[in-house]
Amino acid sequence: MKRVSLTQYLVEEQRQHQTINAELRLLIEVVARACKRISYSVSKGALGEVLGSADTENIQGEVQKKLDVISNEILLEANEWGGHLAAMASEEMETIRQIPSRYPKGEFLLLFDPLDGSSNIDVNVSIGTIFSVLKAPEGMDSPTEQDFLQPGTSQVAAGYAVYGPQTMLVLTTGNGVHCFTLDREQGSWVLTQSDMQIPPATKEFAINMSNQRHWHSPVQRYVDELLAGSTGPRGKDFNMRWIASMVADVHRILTRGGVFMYPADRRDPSQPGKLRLMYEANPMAMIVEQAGGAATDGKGRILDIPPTKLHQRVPVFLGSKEEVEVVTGYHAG
Ligand code: AHM
Ligand code: MG
Repeated sequence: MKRVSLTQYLVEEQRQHQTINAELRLLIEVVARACKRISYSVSKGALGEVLGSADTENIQGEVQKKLDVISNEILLEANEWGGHLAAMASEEMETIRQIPSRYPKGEFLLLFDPLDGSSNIDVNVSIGTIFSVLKAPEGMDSPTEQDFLQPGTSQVAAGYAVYGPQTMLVLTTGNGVHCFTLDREQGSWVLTQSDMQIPPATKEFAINMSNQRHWHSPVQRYVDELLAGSTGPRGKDFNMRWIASMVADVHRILTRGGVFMYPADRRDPSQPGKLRLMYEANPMAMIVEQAGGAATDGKGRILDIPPTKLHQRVPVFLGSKEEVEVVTGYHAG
């Protein structure tokens, strides 16, 4: 098998397809390198004394794990000096992070969830990093939070790393979705799947069923029909999977299809759903659409949502097109 490294892939994207420029190429390489470091930290577990709580809370009021804090620091430190960024934002930080004045600034904005699936860290279940890249407004030297509030359609790149039995990086720059596997001996990312495609039909769904009593009626109806199986209105049996790490659930869907849901529910109308638009839903929606799937908030395309807040939450329905269309249709009806 001819091995294509991430570096080779990116150089070709820049030269032949001109989908990225040199600065974006550097940005992606730096993020990938940071993910490699996070992967090594994650895999050390108790031996690296990285498990457990950091005894701090993030802006969402969630207790941070040590690895949440470590991963955030790794991404900040890796990205601040390269000259490719105008500013950064993270799930773990209340407001945006400017590039220190001693370093040059670049044209891009980087957003990330440094370690998604925090509840799975200490139990050795797959977790991951999610990132989204936007362009800073022209000539903007010190971006504000407002400058980050661009719809998902403005993303120039998005990706995630999943730290599972294998460490993988899944990337799109708007020219399909490609998967790289970390070769730990060589320390390099190797292209292992080009042009990932989500099958349009599926018999598998993912939702946290323990919230069922709180759901709104369109989601109740949709999931009831899936559970009714071959003798119900859908006429086929469905299987359920819930890893509670969005990266791992989305990765399964990219690999073999499925529909992932984190709906809004009746509990707290001020928090529509759990997942955050800017660094969870938008990058995953771009990846899923680039792989031929669909991603909505129940009403419309996630990528079209005009953001109002950096840490805004949205309902998420994504994956195999036919199922996303059914559940979205139930919201309209
Ligand atoms: P996190 O960013 O605090 O880890 O929360 C996001 C995670 C997603 O990865 C996952 O899909 C969801 O929360 C799981 O939620 P639940 O705890 O309801 O199963
Ligand atoms: Mg998260």
